[in-house]
Amino acid sequence: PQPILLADYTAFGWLIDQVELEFHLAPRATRVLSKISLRPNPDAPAQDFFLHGEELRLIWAKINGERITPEVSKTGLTCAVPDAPFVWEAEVEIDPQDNTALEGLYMSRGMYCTQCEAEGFRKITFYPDRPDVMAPFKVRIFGEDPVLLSNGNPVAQGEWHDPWPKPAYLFALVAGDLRAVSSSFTTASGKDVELNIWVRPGDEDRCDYGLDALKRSMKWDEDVYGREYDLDVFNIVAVDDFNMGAMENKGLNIFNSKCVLASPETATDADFARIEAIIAHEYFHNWTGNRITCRDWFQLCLKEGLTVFRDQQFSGDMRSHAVHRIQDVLMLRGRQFREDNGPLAHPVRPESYVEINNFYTATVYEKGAELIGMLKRLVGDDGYSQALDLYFDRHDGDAATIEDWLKVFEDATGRDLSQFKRWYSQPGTPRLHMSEAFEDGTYTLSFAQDTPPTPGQDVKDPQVIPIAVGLLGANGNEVMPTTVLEMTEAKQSFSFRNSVEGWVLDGPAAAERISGAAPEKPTPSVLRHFSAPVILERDITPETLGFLLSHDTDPFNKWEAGRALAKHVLLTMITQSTQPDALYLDAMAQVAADSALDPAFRALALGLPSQDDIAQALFDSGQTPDPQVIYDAGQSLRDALAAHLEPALAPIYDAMACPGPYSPEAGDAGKRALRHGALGLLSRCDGGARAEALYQAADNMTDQTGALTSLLAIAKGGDQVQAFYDQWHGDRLVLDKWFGMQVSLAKPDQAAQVAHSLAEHPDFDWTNPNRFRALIGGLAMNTAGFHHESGAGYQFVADWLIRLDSKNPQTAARMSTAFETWRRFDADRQDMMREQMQKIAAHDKLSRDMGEMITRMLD
Ligand code: DPP
Ligand code: ZN
Repeated sequence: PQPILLADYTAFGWLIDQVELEFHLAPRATRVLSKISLRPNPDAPAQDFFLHGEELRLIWAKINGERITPEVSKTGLTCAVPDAPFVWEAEVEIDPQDNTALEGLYMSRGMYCTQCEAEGFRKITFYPDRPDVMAPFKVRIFGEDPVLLSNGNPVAQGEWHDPWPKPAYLFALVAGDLRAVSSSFTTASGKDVELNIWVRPGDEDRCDYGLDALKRSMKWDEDVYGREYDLDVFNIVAVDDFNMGAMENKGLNIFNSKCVLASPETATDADFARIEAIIAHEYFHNWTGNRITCRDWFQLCLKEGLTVFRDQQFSGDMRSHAVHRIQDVLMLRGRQFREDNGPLAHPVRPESYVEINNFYTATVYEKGAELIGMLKRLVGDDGYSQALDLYFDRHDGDAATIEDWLKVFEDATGRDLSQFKRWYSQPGTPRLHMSEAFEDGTYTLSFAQDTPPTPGQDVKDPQVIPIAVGLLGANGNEVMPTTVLEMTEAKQSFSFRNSVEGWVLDGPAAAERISGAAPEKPTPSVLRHFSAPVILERDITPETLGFLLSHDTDPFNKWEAGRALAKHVLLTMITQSTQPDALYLDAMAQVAADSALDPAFRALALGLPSQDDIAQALFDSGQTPDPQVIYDAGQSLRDALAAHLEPALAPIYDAMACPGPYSPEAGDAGKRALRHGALGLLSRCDGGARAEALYQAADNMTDQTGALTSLLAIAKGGDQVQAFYDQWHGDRLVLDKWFGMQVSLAKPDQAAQVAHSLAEHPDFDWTNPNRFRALIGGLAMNTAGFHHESGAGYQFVADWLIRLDSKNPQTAARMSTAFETWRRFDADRQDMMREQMQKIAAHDKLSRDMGEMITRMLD
């Protein structure tokens, strides 16, 4: 298939004043009538009239009331149209029951629902299905279900008007036997908004947290961004079969039930936190995505990067900024760096695609959010606020571009952002090499940046990198608070001197140098708060890392020092077959027992780098990672940590118990995180006795899964696995956890076998994306199991991807990224992975989605 190019953008030749849709629902034969008022777009080049349409049976079409016979192809239709305003009408028939791709109008366990982003509306009716065509919609739904929902405000049963012009990808319809859990919110200007979460009967008791998170999101967007909600009602629907996490359809958000339903008994602390973040994310899209949308899909990061950034700010405000920053960076490194350093690397704003669904990536979302964070750091908080106000003012109602976005920052702050723009067009993770010098009382940090070649782009220009630096004195006191260095050149040095105001960045404006005794060399804390999405490379001793872990005032870098130390220890164990370093073990003992630190922080500090991280680090240093060796090193390090920390861990385990009823709030969740971290290590000493007791006593899902994962990690827990199934086999979301835990925690040589047997289980409904991801994704996440030398993991995943690809290309293609790291490994593994990818590419119903992914990975 021909790629679509950013450079080829042209505006649609018509503007749409009104869309009217009528749905006559039936599972196998839904009729859709459309009436669209169009007029020529004076700003568009001359073009043939073309409407997208796929898998539609056209019954009739009319222009200005006259029957016409358009020319219909597999992708849409064309016909002659008047050179004046006109009304297009059509009736089509579609088959929601047969729609297993879960794109367009489909059925999920008897309920009708839609997913139109990115290009699903063309499976509902003929339409210019592109984000820059915005129009108000009126919808009437006829069907037997008691609840009939669409976007906007309700007018009558099954009738909805959405006054806000929107692109077709934000259209939504839901029909089913649903119950609402309701509340209301009064906006800053005094407007009452009805809030509903719609669920299947029986799920009503799992909506409170989502509703509460929604109200907090609405308030936060008013307080922090000055954005009010703009309809009379805000509906959320929980759907069991859904390709993504959730979708921000105007006034009718549709959620994967996993991302909205929660009760203490069925959801973990991590689930609650994710639900809060996703509710916020989709709500925030109302302004960043819906009121201001994207001109074309190349601009996807305009709404996603910004909205992720906003939901990260929100989660930080609701919980802990330090802990959230660490979690966000873990996710960025785990998913985005992996992508950015492999065959699927692409710019935050891609310039070409075959299938846009393949570009809902960590790069567009997470790196996109990092770019907003860097912009904010560069222009300052006030500059950021002014720029955002201007953005909303200037572009409300627009389908905008990254150029528009950067222009508001330039106009609001007077800054030239032409170099910054490279971050949007240059893929790859920049390497930032750092060295220090100390001479005549002047301390100098020198940096060199370079970004490795990525597919289709060998040479990179220097990017502007905000480097947040603090300096510590020999006694551990901070002698220079966080100062942002702006690196713009390929190589650049920054000098600091000791002044009457302490250490300062040298320059004409710097305070006067202290005369007298020469100062001692400070210790730098670099890239505080992870101020840029780069890989920092420097020579640093374990002692200095230990020093920073003890003394750094920046919580992110304090954690980072511990993480770097753990990485150093693991790499040394792997490459030099050494025992775990005592310095690391002692440092961890200190952190674990430091009651001045937030328990959530301590829990994160005790974690080890992922096996994938270590594989990448070995590969970067020119070695061939062996997944089994990496796994074994992690196991020995955990054993050593457990033995060394045992005396400290037992009291922590007891002290971190949360008395009273379960609450998902951050304080208790942090205690449980530390408690379960301690339990994981203690289980290596007590044979699982505490974990068994916790499982027995657990009255919430966090404790239940915490106990079970500790047992599975030491190859125990058979009885608990059975008990868990007996208790939860009727609950789809909890059962996903049951599948996922067993596979992702299986020993490397057993993982594929465990996955095989679970795939035969009667509850393995593989057409449900959550269930498929739990099992097949669980194996892909079991790094050493997936990469086991037998090749059984590769084969299992490939066989299932082939099977899913013919039903649900979007989810199958997204999961093919399991293979994206194939070039890191030894020749045998490379051959096996290549062979499996070729097998996928050769299957007879290969989708465009999967075809593009495999081609990019193999090229
Ligand atoms: N539903 C996805 C998201 O919110 C795509 N827009 O990010
Ligand atoms: Zn989004």
